[in-house]
Amino acid sequence: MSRGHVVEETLLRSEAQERIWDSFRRWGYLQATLDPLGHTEPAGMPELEVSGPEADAARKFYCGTVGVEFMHIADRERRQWIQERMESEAPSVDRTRILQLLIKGEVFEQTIQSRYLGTKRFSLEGEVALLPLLDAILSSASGYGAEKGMLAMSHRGRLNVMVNIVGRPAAELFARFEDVDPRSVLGGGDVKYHMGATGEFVAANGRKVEIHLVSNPSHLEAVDPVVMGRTRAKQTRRGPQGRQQVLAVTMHGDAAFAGQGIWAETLNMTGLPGYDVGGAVHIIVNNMIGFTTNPCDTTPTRFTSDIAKRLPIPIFHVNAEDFEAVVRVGRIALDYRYAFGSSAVIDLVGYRRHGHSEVDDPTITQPLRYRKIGVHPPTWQIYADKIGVNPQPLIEGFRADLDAAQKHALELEKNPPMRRLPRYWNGYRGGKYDPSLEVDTAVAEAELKAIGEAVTKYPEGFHIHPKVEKLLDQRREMASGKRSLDYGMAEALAFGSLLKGGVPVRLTGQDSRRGTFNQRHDALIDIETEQEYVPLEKLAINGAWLEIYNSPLSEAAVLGFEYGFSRDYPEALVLWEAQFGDFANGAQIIMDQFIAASEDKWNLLSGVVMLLPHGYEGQGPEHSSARLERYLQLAARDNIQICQPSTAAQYFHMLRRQALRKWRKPLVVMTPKSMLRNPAASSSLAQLTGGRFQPVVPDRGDGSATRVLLCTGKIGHELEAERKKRKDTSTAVVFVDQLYPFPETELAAEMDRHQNAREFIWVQDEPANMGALAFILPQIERLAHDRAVRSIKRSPSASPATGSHKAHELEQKTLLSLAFGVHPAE
Ligand SMILES: Cc1ncc(C[n+]2csc(CCOP(=O)(O)OP(=O)(O)O)c2C)c(N)n1
Repeated sequence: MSRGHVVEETLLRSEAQERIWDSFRRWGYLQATLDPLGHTEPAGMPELEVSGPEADAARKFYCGTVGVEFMHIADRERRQWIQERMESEAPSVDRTRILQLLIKGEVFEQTIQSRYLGTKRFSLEGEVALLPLLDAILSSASGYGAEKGMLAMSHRGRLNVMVNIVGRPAAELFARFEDVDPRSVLGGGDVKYHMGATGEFVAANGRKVEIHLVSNPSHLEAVDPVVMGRTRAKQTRRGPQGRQQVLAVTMHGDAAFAGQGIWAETLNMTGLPGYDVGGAVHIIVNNMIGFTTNPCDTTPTRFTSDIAKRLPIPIFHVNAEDFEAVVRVGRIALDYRYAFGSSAVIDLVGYRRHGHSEVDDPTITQPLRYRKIGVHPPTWQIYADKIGVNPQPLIEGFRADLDAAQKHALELEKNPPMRRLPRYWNGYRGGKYDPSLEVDTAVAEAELKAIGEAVTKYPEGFHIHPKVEKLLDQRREMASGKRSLDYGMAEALAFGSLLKGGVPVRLTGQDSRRGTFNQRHDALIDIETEQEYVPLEKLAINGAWLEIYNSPLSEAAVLGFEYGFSRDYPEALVLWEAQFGDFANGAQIIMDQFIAASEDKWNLLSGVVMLLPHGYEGQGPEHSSARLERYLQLAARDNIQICQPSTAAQYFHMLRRQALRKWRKPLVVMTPKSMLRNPAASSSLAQLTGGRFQPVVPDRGDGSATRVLLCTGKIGHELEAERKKRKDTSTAVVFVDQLYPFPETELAAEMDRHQNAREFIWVQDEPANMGALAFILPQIERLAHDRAVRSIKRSPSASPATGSHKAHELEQKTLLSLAFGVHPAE
């Protein structure tokens, strides 16, 4: 039925009839027959208590085994598009293909069950319709030119999807059940139902779609922003056709969909310019239970999908035992994604045949539900009966295939890799730090001047804000060597030089375009028109590009997205900036499960940078500490880098080094706040035209000091100022700008240079139970040999800092006095 036809019909209908249709379009989903077990009653809706031919027709479309929520979408064209698809007869489907997939899915589960009794597999039984659903989505996508499907899912049915959709040979999975190669993953690796997999999906018409099922941790939904970031990166690589060619499909448990905030954050991001992927298809594999928890304890609303209703996107509910309806819904959702570049949600309502895992007995917590499930036939039987096909030959055929695969697995000595890295990772490496990886990061003076010119220029007639104009004037002076460089300019020069060298730069974070501390101003705003102009963009050549976005007010999802982006753009400098460093604790899952551990668990690298403003400046408990201690605790086997650059030049070299070295390691940076413009932390142009990042910044003295203060960050500048004030000539101040990988050689050299030193003192702003203390003291003790080692720090504290500015100043004064061996009372 064409759209014109729908409109014509509408005109012909009386107002009363139209009201009936409107009610069903609006509320029909509440009376749709969605639950295959019949456990959920249709909702009572007075609006739908109508009869007659109009009501019957509308009921048929909206209260069958498909229910759709779409009347919350303000865009009329989109509503009409859905209406048209819903109010037309179901198109034909390939029944044999559906039956084959159902049988493959169930036989796969049963084979594992019989061979590996007592092992967790997180069976898909009760939701095997997921396979024909994915098949429909990916087949349709191939018709739109999709070449790559980025899939994300948790444990449930993952093994099944790996084999039957991603196309990995079953022998690879069996090998992991047999655990044929334990030595290769001593202390590392991951369980089989979290591993990533790359493969090829072959559509019914023979078209192929490369599939990547993204590695994910146990933390439900944490992978969502990661897959979106990866999709965006892959789309960006492909240029204008990217959105057409790369499709994201996410799968969720019903409890997780409703409960996990990171998912709500991700969903919110999908339509934002900085994070858009042209829409994705989100499937709730809704088995109406979460571990032992019933839906009534999962969400206060009728549907677990309700969180998605905050966005103008359609939600299709479908009974997982009407397999042809499932296929139809998959196609509609996919077509919608391609028609409008919008996401769509599919709520696949089924059940879970076994316990949460197969070793769990669900009859203890849901005895009635499981009594029903116990006598409920498997999906293939229901469908084979419906279409009148004898399924036995298919069942026996798939069983024989799996038997052969299992025999093959037993012959394997190693776990075959299930994943292939894309070519753009060639040439990059992870593993242990190796000094031979270092590269030159200095930039010629003429080049810096040219970049300085470019980043301070704006078009004729652009109405610049007077404060910004002044800043640009100062930056011009910095670039010409007339004024020392601050961090903001050092960053602009680092970005500009990378862009000119063909390195793409992407930075997102809260208020990052201006900079929380007014330090960046990469986007200039015309005060008459609010038009924005980004001078740095003009420097991007040789395939480089620049993206700087203000992120939504989320940490977990945005960091996850940028981590994901970095996974598919190793040649770009990808940065996430926290508003204040402590807010990164909202993204701790991404840090723990992906950034710190992904190389260890999955052998996957990332060069993502986290910029975390850190510094004890009397701003209270929450704006002082970026929790350096947490990152240090996560550091092992050179998995991440942790730096606190003490000057603008150090920041410049550190950023360039991160992009230009072939070593891809996440970089956690404690960035300055008050030090941003402090002359003590500023640098000369010469420090950019020569030198490199120094993991340890030596004391400027001749090495004759008798006491050596070791520190990192702002306190070092305060110690230097205090030393000057006290006219002290016997104390050295050494900055440790790189805490991890621990710069043993450099620190040992600096400590050994101070032959007269009687004691080495670690000084930090943070309380004794925070900061670098616990990490670094044993290292310093080791390097000091028999010389004394002490530390000066705030007393242990439950919160990072005092709420009183005056108390802070008193404490700071005490720290500085103690560092110079003077008790404040003296
Ligand atoms: C963030 C998080 N919290 C708790 C768990 C433990 N857990 C694993 S599966 C599960 C139930 C998930 O239910 P649902 O989302 O409905 O998916 P299902 O297992 O039913 O497919 C729970 C609580 C987890 N993995 N991640």
